[in-house]
Amino acid sequence: MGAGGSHETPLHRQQLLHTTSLSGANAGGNIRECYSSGRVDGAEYVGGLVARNFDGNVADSFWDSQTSGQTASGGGTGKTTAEMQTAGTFLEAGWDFAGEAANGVQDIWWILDGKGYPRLWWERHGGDPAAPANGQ
Ligand SMILES: [Ca+2]
Repeated sequence: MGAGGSHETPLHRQQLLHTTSLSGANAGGNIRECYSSGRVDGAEYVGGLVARNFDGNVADSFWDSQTSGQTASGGGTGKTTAEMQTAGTFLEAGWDFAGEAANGVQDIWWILDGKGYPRLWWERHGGDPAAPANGQ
C-alpha cells in the first residue's frame, strides 16, 4: 500500500480506516484526508500515520498520538484523542462533512462532535452504502 497509489477515493478511505497504520512506507503516493487511531507496534517502519514518506504527499491527515502509542510519523499531524474526536480539527483541514457546505457538498464524512472519530457517511447507516441518506 502506498507505493505510487492514490488513497483519495471513499472506498480506499474506508479500507484505510480500519488499518492499524495507514502505510508502512509511502513511496510517491498521495494520502489525503485520512486518519489512523489504531495502535502501532513494530521494530522498524513504525509511525503514527506513515512510517516513512518517500516522495509521497501526505496532506490534511491526522493520527491519534495517544491510542497509537506513536509520537512521530512520516506524514500527517498527531492529535490527542479529544482532538481527533472534534469536528473542528478536520473542518480546518478542509474535510467535507455532512452538515456543512464550506468544505464541499459531497458530504463524505460525518462525526458526532466530541464523541467519536470521523466516519464515512454511509457508516452511519449500519454500514450499508445503499441505505437512504435520511435513514436511521
Ligand atoms: Ca459538506
